[in-house]
Amino acid sequence: MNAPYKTIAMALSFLLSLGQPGVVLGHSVRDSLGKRKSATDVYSVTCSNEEGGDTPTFRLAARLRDELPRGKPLLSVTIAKDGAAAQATDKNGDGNQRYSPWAYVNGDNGVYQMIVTKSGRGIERYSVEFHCQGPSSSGYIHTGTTVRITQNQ
Ligand SMILES: [Ca+2]
Repeated sequence: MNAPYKTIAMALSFLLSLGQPGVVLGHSVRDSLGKRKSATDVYSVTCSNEEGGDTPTFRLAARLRDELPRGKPLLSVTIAKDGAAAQATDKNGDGNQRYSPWAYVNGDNGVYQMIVTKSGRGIERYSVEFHCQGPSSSGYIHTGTTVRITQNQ
């Protein structure tokens, strides 16, 4: 098997392992929300020590971008862990390169909920970029980050 096919096969097996539609590339996810105003996608993000190191996670950072096609609703990403939450909304319009501001929750290692919602009725597509990060003393170094989708609407 040559390298490109192997890469495709690995990506496919990762998608299949999620058991859900949607595309996961590195520390970003692309998916869509259905017509209902209440449609909500929920991701479970697990933050752990720096890969190959011992720096623990200080926070999870996430930001979101409203993708084409254009639709009236605004999209938001919310991070929640242990009773703390933060939200960011993309107010830059649909289908451009600009993201919402970053949302941060300082929750150490462990499992965070990352929730994507919208302000009104209509199908919306989005991408979310997210990173588990070490403390400021580490320069917010990347720490171990894994994701799975737990609700896809
Ligand atoms: Ca929109």
